[in-house]
Order: sequence, then C-alpha cells, then structure tokens
Amino acid sequence: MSRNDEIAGLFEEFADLLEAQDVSYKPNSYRRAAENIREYPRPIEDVATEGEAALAEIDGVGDAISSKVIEYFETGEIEELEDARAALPVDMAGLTRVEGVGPKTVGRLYEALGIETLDDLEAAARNEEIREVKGFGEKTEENILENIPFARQSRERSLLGEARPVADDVLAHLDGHDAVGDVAVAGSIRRWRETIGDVDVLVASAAAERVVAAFTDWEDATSVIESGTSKASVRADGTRVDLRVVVPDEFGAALQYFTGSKEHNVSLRNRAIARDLKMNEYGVFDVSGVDDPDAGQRVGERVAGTTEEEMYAALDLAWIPPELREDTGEIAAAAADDLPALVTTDQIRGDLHTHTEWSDGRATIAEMLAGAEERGYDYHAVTDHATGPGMVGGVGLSDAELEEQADAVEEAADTVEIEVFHGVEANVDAEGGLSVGESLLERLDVVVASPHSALDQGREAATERLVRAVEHPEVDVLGHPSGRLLNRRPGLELDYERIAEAAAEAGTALEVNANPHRLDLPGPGVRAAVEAGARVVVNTDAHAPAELDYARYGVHTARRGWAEAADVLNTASVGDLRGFLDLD
Ligand code: DGT
Ligand code: CA
Ligand code: CA
Ligand code: ZN
Repeated sequence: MSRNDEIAGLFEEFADLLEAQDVSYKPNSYRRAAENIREYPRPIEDVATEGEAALAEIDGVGDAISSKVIEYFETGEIEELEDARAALPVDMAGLTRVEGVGPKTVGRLYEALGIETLDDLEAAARNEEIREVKGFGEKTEENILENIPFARQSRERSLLGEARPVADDVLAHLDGHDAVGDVAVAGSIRRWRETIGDVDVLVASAAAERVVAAFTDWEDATSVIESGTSKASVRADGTRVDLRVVVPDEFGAALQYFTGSKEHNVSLRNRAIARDLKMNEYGVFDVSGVDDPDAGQRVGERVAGTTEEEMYAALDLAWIPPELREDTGEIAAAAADDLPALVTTDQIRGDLHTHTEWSDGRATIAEMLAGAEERGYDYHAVTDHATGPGMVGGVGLSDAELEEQADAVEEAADTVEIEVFHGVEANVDAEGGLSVGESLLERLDVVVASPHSALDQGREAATERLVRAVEHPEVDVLGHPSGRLLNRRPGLELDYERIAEAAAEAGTALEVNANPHRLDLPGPGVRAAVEAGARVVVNTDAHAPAELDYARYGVHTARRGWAEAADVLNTASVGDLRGFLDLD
C-alpha cells in the first residue's frame, strides 16, 4: 500500500466518522481530498517534505487537510481523527459492509444500543431491539439481519485460523478420490500468511473434469462461484476456495508458481533468465538454442516440472520452505545452502501463556492442565490476567487473589504428570510500568507482560514503553507486543530491532501469540528477534483447552520469521526452561 493510499484511507475513515455524527458538508470534502490524494501522480510523502503550500496544490486539499497530512507524518497520528475514533469506537468498515447500513446508521445504532461490531448488530437484530430505535422499523431490522451473512463473507480477507481448517477439509475431501493424484494447497495459505484472500488448491490428474465435479460436490461448499473444465471456485465457511487441475508432469511447476509470492517468483524468473532458462507454471526450459524464447510457454528443452524440488534444483537452489518465499533473502540463502532448519509444531513442549476461569478463561485450572497433558506437553504455565490498565469489568486478579491462586495451582498440579508453572499476565501501562506488586512478581514462576491499553501511541513512545517492560528483571515474556487484532485494529507500530536487542540483552523472550486474531509478533518481528539473538516463545493465550491447538499458527508465523528450534524458548526441556526462568 502506498502512502497515498494510506493517507486517503485515513481521510475516508474520518469522513465516515464525521458523517456518523451528523456533521454536514465536511465529510464530502474529506472524501474528495482522499480520492485526489489516492490518484495523485507523486508520492505524498515527497510532496509533504515541500510543505503545506505544495500539498495545497492537490485538488480539494486546503489548509486544514494539508496540515493534517503534515501532522500525520510528524507524529504518526491525526489528533482529530483519534478523537473521532474515541468518540465512536466501532468497526465502521465491517458494519458499513452490510447493505443498507451507512455511517449515519452506524452512528445512530451506537448512540441508541451501543452497537460496535457485526456481532453486536446481529444480536440486536435477533433480539428485535433495532425496530425500537427511532427512525428504524421492523422491515429495516429484517433487511439488516438478512444482509449480515453476506457482509461477513465479503470481508476482504479471512484469518489464517479460519481459512486453514477449510483448507484441511478440502484436502481431506479430495485426497483418496480415484481421479485425484497429488493434491496440495498453494498460494498464501501454503505460505501461512496471517490473512488469506482465497485458498488455492492444486490437483494432479489426467481426468480434470471428474476432479472438478468432485470439488463442486463437496458437502462443505455453500455456493459454486464458477466451474470450468479444469478450474472451479466455491465458497466454504465464508472463504473462497479456488481449484486448478494440472497434468501430473507439470504438478511441481504449477505448485511452485501458484504458491508465490509474486515477488519471490519474479526474482526466481530473473535468475532463470540469467541462466538461459525460462521458468513458468509449466516447467523450467533450456532456451539457450531457441531463437524466440517468447514464442510459446513450452519452448526449448524441458529440464524440470514434475516436482518442486527439481524446479529449484534447475536454478541451482535448495528447495525453499513456502513460509520463506517472500523475496526477503531466501533465494540467496538457498543458493549458499544456508537456509534455516525451521522450527516445527511437534517441537513445542508446552505453553507459557494461558488463562483459566480465575480471570476470563472458560475452563478450570485442572481442565487446562489436562488439555496440555493430552497434547503431549512437558510443561504448562497458568498466567491469568492481573488487574490494571485495559482490564475491563473486574477480569483481572488482584495481588491477593493471585496469592490465593498459587495454592489452587499447586493442588491442580497433583492431577497431572507434567511440570506446572504459576505465573501471571501483567499489564504494561503506557509508560512501561507493570500492574502487579514487585514482591509478588518475584515469587511467580513466569511473568508475561503485555500491553492492553494505550494502543494508539506513536512508534517511539510505544517502543520505549515495551523496552522498559522487557528490561524489568522479573519479566520473562513480552506478550503480544503490538496488541494488534487482525482485520480490527493495527496495534502499536514498533521498532522491532530495538526491542529485540533489548530482549536479547535482558534475557526476556518475545511472544509469538498464536491466537489467529493476533499472530503477534508478526513474521518480521520474529526475524528481528532471531537476528538479534533474542528468544521467541510460541504461546496460544488459550482461554479453553481446545485453543491450545492454535500453537501451529504461531509456529508457522515463527517460521515466516526464519526461526529455528533453538530460537524458540518453549522447544526447551523442562530443565533448560527452568534455567531461563531463573527457577531453583
Ligand atoms: P491471497 O490469495 O491474496 O491471500 O494471496 P495469494 O498469494 O494466494 O495470491 P493469489 O491467490 O492471487 O495467487 C496465488 C499465487 O499465484 C500467487 O501467490 C502467485 C501466483 N500468481 C497469481 N497471479 C500471478 C501473477 O499475475 N504474476 C505472478 N508472478 N504470479 C502470480
Ligand atoms: Ca490465494
Ligand atoms: Ca487464488
Ligand atoms: Zn493478553
């Protein structure tokens, strides 16, 4: 996304928020400015360095708007927009995706019923609360209810945690069908990106039409979007799934091509050209003796295409794990045979950030421990929320309650064979202070410190705040560092290198929170940690035993950051972990 798009998006959001508050005239001038900034031929950040007068050259951009652009580049935020967001803390983009719901409606429903999200909207419509609001009626309420499922589906990108189960199910459905040879997912789902535009599925078969029929007959497909002789698309559980069928000889080439990323493939193709090779979705071809290599797709002598390994080998490269295919140095590493041995899910030996019904979890301590033991773990840490900034409705435990919990944890630990740690998830306040008393912090086995409030700080303040928490002698883990919620809020913008260096120095682990809504640290944050020699720790933040299964999303996010097992704290044995935690 260019910065022009970024700024335009902010002004569009501002326009919606103003309109929701019944401000007249202004919303449209912000929308017009947004459109012109988006289309402007020069990068807005360059124009901004020339000052307000240069910005005002852009159609529809006057003094008020150009000073906001400058303010944003200087401070990282626009104060008036922040105020408008605080006054109307709603999922504007999600709600206005419901047909018939515009910003004004969002404003009125928030005022009358406190509706902030699609879930709130649906609940209110089902409870027949909307028809009671002035200006709304039974018919409007019914329309809203009818249009919500579509608004959900048309949300631009699915979470990895939503799309991956769909991918697993479609693979299971196709695997074993008599017309299906090799079958695999490709695209962003194979690279384990945090959000997924669509799930790409690839099948090797000489009977493409039968494979397409089996695919469109899949019982989980709620609708068939399109269907051809060797391609089809369906929707399942709100996610779009694309199928392509290729001949078995070209399966490796297609798998490589459709896995992407686009940037990775562009770099590979350039490497091929430099070797007088042509690389595409049908194979790698030697075109050294060919007059016109662009004469067709399958020209010259084919040297690879059946397997992905041979596609890479044809370019003198080791096979590259899909999570690394983002063109951030993986091709050079493969050429030097210096790729990392990435961490795997079965190497995880326990979870160091979990909750129970003592705070906002949905299971008892014993149930969570049993869940950990069932998963074959060697250890488990109970880290309920402490009170403090960001904790609403008495969710967090006071110091006295944490003392009391210590006995309960000890008692429950007798019901399992695994090593049990008692810890806490303390809040990191805006300045980097913690919400648990010092003497108690000293006595707890594991201290996870996480930001839950002031998530709109600028980059510098946010980085310093987290560095302070990382450097606190009792803090073992910095939990979900950015505080982002995917598709909902961006979280803190951070200098990951600085935090990683502080963490390496202090011996504090940086969490890769595996909850699909978070995946925080993201891949680049993990990479900074790995390069600085800091440990990461893959935690699920589970609020119920089933959520311990989120671990794989965290592991693959860590792999996107080039993490090996030695980089990940919770691949360690109990003894090594106790050493890291300074226990006994
Ligand atoms: P998504 O679905 O938006 O999460 O991301 P992808 O990466 O799965 O993208 P998608 O589904 O549009 O295409 C799958 C892969 O196919 C993509 O990663 C690379 C390859 N691909 C698709 N279109 C192009 C293209 O126009 N050029 C190149 N080089 N590769 C493409
Ligand atoms: Ca895709
Ligand atoms: Ca696709
Ligand atoms: Zn938390």
